[in-house]
Amino acid sequence: MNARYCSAALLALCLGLPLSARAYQIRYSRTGSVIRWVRAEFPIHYYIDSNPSMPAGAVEGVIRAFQSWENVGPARLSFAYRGLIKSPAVANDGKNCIIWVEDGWRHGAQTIAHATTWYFLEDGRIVDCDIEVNARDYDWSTAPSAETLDIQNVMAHEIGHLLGLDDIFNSLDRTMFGFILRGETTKRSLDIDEVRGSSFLYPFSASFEAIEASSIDREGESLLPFLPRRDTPEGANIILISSCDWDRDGIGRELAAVSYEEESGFTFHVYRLPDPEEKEEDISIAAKDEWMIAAGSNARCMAAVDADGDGSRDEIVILKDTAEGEPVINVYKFSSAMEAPSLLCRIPLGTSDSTTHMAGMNGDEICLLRKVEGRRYNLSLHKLDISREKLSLKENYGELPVAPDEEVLSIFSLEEDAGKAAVLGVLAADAKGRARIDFMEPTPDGELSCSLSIQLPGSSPVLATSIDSNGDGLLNEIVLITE
Ligand SMILES: [Ca+2]
Ligand SMILES: [Ca+2]
Ligand SMILES: [Ca+2]
Ligand SMILES: [Ca+2]
Ligand SMILES: [Zn+2]
Repeated sequence: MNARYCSAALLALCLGLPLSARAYQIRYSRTGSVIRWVRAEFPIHYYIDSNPSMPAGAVEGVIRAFQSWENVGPARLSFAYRGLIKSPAVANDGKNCIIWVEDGWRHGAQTIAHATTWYFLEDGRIVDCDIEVNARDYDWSTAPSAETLDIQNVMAHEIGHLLGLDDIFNSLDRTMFGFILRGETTKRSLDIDEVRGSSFLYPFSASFEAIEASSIDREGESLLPFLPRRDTPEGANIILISSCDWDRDGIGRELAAVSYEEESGFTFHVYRLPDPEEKEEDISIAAKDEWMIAAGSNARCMAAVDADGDGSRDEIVILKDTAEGEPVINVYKFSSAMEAPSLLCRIPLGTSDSTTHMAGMNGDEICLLRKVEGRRYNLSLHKLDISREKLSLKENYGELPVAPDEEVLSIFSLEEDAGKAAVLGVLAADAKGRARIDFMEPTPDGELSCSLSIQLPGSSPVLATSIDSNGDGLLNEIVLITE
């Protein structure tokens, strides 16, 4: 195997600060290829040293550091924690390891942690990365303290190296800043430049070039084409999508979307699907309007709800991370078709909140899908109280039954009676890109069971939402967006 390795060290802060103008740095192989993982390797697995002298809570700190990179909406990274490993070695052995080094530290006493990456010279494809932690010269902890280094803080930086990002030296509180202070925790939260860097290396976006609306054939367990595929001149890089009732006519035929571009960041759009009665051959999906939204450093997921109870699903819920790394739910309302949506309320979530997907359910209820350890997901139902700016738990459905090699791409609700979102659709794909939609319904004892599962042959959808494309007042068709 013609693999080489590159290494990167996180150094103790002791020197003057070199300057760099770039917002993020990537690495190239000698042949000029960008050094990064290929998506087929996702989820990127990792092991953690079982050394008992690691401080209590260290494993959770490492997992949280991986989680913060997983939360980057436009990159859609995924990692899988494979468990503890005894005496791991720095080696191109197909195991990405976090290694606790007490004796024989090889990178100098100034170096706090060190990432070693193996990649192919020809195409820059990463095959292995091991991260060593210097426990010989430094004391470590999992909570801020003036004398120790915070594990999550340092790991967030080293995982940036694992992904292919290089050190930057222009801003102290950046995660990829190449120096560190004792007691520091500012690297734990990623900011817009880390979002830009990881999204450049691992772009996840979908274009409306391939959109199709389908109705669900329960008997035949398939999706029947409803609207043909549509072209759109915009080709916006959509990362989040949800149907909504933007013009408040009671029909959820509009699509709310958040797109991401490196230059302009996050933009909120509303699109309107053509009315099936209109027989023109060439109706494209028109962007009705678009607004910049203050998405902070990252937008994770989006849903449409009727939060104010006026009978119209015209409120948009966006979960984003602020520049300070705080996850927050913002609820917007369309005041009129001509104006930008106004912010109704803002609900901060705990800093460790791991929600990655969201669906609007009945009225003011939302389902949250949280990633727990590796590729397991917890599903819960919450009530959104906009007057008290509160989110309260209504039902915890527990773990979503998804195979370990499957990744959830979208969740959305479907209506069987007007205004009653009774079914949750889950779009998931396996490592080979084979996709399937599971239809989940709550049982009387508060659990979710799968009532129908549809394999999606051929296409590789990346986003899905329910929509009322036939205008019968029910959100019971599905829009799939393929790459
Ligand atoms: Ca290894
Ligand atoms: Ca409408
Ligand atoms: Ca409403
Ligand atoms: Ca319908
Ligand atoms: Zn570094």
